[in-house]
Amino acid sequence: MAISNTQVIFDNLYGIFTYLAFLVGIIVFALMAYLIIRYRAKKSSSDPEDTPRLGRIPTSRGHGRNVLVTVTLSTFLLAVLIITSFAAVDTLFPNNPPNATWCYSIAAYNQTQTAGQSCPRLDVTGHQFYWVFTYPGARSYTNFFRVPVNTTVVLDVTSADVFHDFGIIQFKIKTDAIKGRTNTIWFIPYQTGTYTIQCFELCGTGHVGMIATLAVMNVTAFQSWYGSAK
Ligand SMILES: [Cu+2]
Repeated sequence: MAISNTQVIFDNLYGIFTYLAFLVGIIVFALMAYLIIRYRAKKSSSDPEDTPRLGRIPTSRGHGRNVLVTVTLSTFLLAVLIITSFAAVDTLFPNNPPNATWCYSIAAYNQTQTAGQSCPRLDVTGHQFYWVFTYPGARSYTNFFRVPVNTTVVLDVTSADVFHDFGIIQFKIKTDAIKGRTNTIWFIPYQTGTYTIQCFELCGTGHVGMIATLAVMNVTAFQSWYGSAK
C-alpha cells in the first residue's frame, strides 16, 4: 500500500532495476546452459584451429558482430536505467515541487495561505544530536512534527553544527543537512500514521540516537492541533 509519492517513485525504480537484472540473468544463464551442452567435449572433439598456443600470435576470430550486439544491448539497458533514474530525481528534487495547488489543505499553516499559492515550507535543522522542526511563525518542535495527509510537504533542511543527513525511512527519502546550506525535499504522505526520521550521516557519539517522529494526521485533526497548540 502506497504511503507516500516518494515511496511509490523509488519502489518503481527499484522494480525496473530488479526486473532488468532478472531478464539479463535469465538470458545469460539460459545461453550458458545451452552452450555448455551444445559444445561439450566429446571423444571425437579436437581443439579448434584458432586455439591460443604458446609462442604463436593468435589469429583474428572475427567476432566483430558479437561485440556490436553486446555494446548495443548494454547501451540500451544503461539508457533505460539512466533515464528512469534521472526522471525520478527530476521529479523529486526541484526547488519548488510541481502541483503546488495540492497545498490547499496546508492553509492551516498560515491563515493567509490560499489554494494555488506555492507551498509554505518547514525548516528542519539538525543539531548534535536532535532535530528541530520549525513551522511558519517560528513555532518549533524538537524530534517531532506533524503534517496533514495528502498534502505537499516541503522541507528546507540544514544543520546548526556538523554534517547530518535527514531521512524519513518509510518514505524512502533523505538529504544532507549541512550548515550554511539549505537542501529542499518534499513529499506527499498518502496515509495517516507515524513515521521514523533518522540521521544518516555519522555525526558524533549521539548519532545513533538522533531519531525523530513524523505524525501524518487527517486534515481536520491537523488543523485543530495546529490551531490549538500555540
Ligand atoms: Cu546527525
